[in-house]
Amino acid sequence: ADIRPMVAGNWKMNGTRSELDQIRAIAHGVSGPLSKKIDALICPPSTLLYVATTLTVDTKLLVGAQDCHQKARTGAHTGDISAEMIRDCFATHVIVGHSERRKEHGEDNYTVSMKARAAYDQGLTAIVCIGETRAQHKAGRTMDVIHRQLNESMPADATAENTIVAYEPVWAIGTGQTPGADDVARVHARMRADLVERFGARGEAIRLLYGGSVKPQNAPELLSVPHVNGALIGGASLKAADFLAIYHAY
Ligand code: G2H
Repeated sequence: ADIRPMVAGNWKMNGTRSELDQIRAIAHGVSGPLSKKIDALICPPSTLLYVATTLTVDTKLLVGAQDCHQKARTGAHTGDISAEMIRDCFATHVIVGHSERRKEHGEDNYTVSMKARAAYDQGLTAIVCIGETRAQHKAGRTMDVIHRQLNESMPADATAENTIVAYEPVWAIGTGQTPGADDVARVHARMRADLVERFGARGEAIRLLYGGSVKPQNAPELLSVPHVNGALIGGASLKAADFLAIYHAY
């Protein structure tokens, strides 16, 4: 299948109003004459979500949130934000099940699948994150863990329009360590096979991003791995120059 790649930035708990300049610069860089036939997305903290969509309204930069509650609309859930609120801010995507949410907020695969459903309910695209821990990796359990997380975290009505999958080995997140291209290739081929087995032709078109210490230096290699349809970038997405260098690795 011919899949349009995506370069996505996850700002995590980084970014105050003074960093909006970076969003402006990224939006400028991915629009205009140097624009490529790939999608670019930035997921700022929710405090900057609305202003980010306002700043980027006539540009090619897409804006997403980093998490949503599993209940799509309103409710007594102090501190949480709903998919409806995210849509109301004109954002189009939401990350669900990032390993930091799984670890720090006890989110399991079932919760993640409910969050993806909440995103669908509001017409958002869910970026479903999965990935094995270092212990699981060392124990040779990567494939089993991936298979199970993918199966349990993705709702049955996932399509290429409403869902993107991000493979983020937990041991590669923010550590500067990345798996070798061969390992990434094996995992992505397995995810593709799993998706096709479960969803048929729909599974061929679902985008598979790699995440975990993607930098301008390693992006050309990681992005050329078969079945890697883009990147989810943390630390290196905070600086427009780094994000754009990765974007231009395509
Ligand atoms: C993995 C990634 C972005 P970083 O979490 O989601 O972060 O690129 O900083 O490892």
